[in-house]
Amino acid sequence: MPSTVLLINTNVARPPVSPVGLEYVGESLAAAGLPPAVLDLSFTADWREDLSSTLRHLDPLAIGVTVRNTDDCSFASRRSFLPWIKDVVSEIRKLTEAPVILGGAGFSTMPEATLRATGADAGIRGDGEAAMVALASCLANGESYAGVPNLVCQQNDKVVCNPTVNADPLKYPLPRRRLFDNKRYQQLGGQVGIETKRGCSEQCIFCADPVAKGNRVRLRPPLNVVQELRDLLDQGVSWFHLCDSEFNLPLSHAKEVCRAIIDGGLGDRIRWHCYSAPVPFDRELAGLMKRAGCAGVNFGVDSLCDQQLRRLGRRHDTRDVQNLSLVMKEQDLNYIIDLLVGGPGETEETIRATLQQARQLDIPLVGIAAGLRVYPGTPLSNAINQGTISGELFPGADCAADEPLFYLSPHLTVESLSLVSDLVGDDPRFLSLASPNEEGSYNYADDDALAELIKQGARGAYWDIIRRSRGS
Ligand code: B12
Repeated sequence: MPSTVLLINTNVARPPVSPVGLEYVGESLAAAGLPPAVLDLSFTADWREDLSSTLRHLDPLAIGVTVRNTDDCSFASRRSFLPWIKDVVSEIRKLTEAPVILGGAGFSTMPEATLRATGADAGIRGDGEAAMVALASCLANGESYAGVPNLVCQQNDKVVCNPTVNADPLKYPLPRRRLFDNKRYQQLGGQVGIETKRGCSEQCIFCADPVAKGNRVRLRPPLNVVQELRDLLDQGVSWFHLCDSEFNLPLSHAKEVCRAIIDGGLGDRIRWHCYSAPVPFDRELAGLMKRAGCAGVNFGVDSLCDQQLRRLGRRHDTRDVQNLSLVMKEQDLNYIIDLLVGGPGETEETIRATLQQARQLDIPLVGIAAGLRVYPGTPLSNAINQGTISGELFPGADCAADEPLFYLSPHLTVESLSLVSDLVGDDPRFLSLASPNEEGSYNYADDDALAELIKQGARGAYWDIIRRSRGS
């Protein structure tokens, strides 16, 4: 009876992003007495050959395939990665009869469509640790895995989703981070991912995180985070990107994590970037973050027009962003704000007001994504389905399973979005989620120039590397 699960990282976008989620799943399998085999397609020259030679020597219980991104979430490029995942699944099918199980952040944002588009046997949505151990144990014992929590599978042309159980971080084995070559990810990717918490309880209407990661925030003990950082540091990894939806939620835990890093003597040995909500964010947190090695923050601000923020389900207002800009300036902490243009109610007027405010507040770097990605199960998607929010959908409500869906306010057209580039002009402080490699784009999925800068030694968050390369 086979006893090994083969875990495959399919995220081959450049610069490479470390497969931290797959690594956590693998570590849980190992801790449960089912040590996995891994294949990282990010570092193979000939993936078909590597897949076939791996499976020549292995008769796995199952193949776990990570789907970190279903697409690049850019309205401008609308690039789907699902045809690529489908190719990988088809190639696996030629080589083994073991079931192909999907999972990952992207998979969890749209599990049904992803399963249909790729032809895999099943998937695990949300937390993968306990579910993958349960699934592998069933297979090892010759039992059906149909009852495993978080499982999504096809049954007679219907996709069935088992109830989701969100894992308790206190119960995970302490990650040692030795399954994948994290040092190589730092060399070619500029940073390595690590979580201090999981899930998000905010109610931003467009965001898939509460759906994909759970709407209850589960906190890791700060000392546990420090131990993982230390393990990575021992392997030569010192640049990190936190994988929390929002580092500052809750504020008290963020401060505890910073204090634990400082007390553990790591504050001047590591550098990290993170995502954060604009509130709550105070002077004390900014100071602690800096002392703990934070090199920059990406704030999801979305708009600088208060009515628009209410419509997007945000808790902050323009005044909060003004205070935030003062705190960041005072603490000399580097940051970017992300804006989302085209949400319900957006007009040319609200776009003008937002960009004018960004300039008035002297925000050092502003990233703009135009067009909202629509994920099933989010308040935006539900409202569109119920007809309580109107607007245009691209490519359309009945699009194919592997096509990403976008929303635009009824007051705008694709043509009128050129207003954004007209208003921004050639100001280097503004980036846009255009196609990768376009001047001023911050679409990181296959950005050759960015990958080259990292190869030459640039480190840290991609927006920060791009900022420095533009001299802004
Ligand atoms: C941090 C982050 C980044 C950082 C990464 C830094 C780093 N070094 O890690 C940066 C800023 C670089 C980034 C870039 C991009 N990102 Co990003 N990112 C995230 C974020 C916040 C965390 C991802 C993460 O690592 N989580 C921590 C791990 C532990 O969780 P996980 O991967 O989900 O894994 C768990 C489960 O999914 C499951 N699992 C994982 N793999 C497998 C495999 C199997 C077989 C099983 C059973 C289970 C399983 O188990 C794991 C443990 O429970 C997520 C949003 C979020 N809150 O998750 C977006 C997110 C993944 N990113 C997203 C996108 C779109 C991108 C970009 C394409 C954007 C762009 N156009 O530039 C690029 C892609 C870059 C690349 N090469 O992949 C989207 C993907 C959405 C989708 N539908 O595909 C997300 C979900 C954000 C969103 N809601 O839109 N990102």
